[in-house]
Amino acid sequence: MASVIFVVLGAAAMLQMQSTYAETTYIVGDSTGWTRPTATLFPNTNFYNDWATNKFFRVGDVLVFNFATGQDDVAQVTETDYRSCTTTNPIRTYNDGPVKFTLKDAGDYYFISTFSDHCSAGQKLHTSVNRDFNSASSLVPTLSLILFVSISLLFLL
Ligand SMILES: [Cu+2]
Repeated sequence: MASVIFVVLGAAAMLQMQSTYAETTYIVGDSTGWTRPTATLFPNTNFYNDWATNKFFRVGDVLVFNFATGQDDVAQVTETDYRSCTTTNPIRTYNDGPVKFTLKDAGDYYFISTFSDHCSAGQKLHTSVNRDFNSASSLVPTLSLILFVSISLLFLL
């Protein structure tokens, strides 16, 4: 009987482990922060997407947009508005820097600055939050759970 309780408690503990993982906080643009790419003639319009390259964003991760309130802003927009730098129809605009934005769901996120020419100069970011990557990261605890239950059952029989 004691071992049955042990199995149940162990399984519960591992299910708990499976649902929690370390969230990562990303500083968008690192030390550059969230700002209009500076070169006037040939700004790097891919600066923020270059920054995002090879980063694997997961549900629960946090993006930090570093800017001074009143000097800039960050708007979450649709893909269409992201591509055209349309600032008039944001999903939501954040005016007070720094902004901490939690990636709550899998899918695509599009951010732009609504300040004058900032977006067209490259102050825009597209991030993909991958559901598959998230489930892959819980594969190890899941396998551990199966192993644990199997071994426990061996002792019960
Ligand atoms: Cu800006």
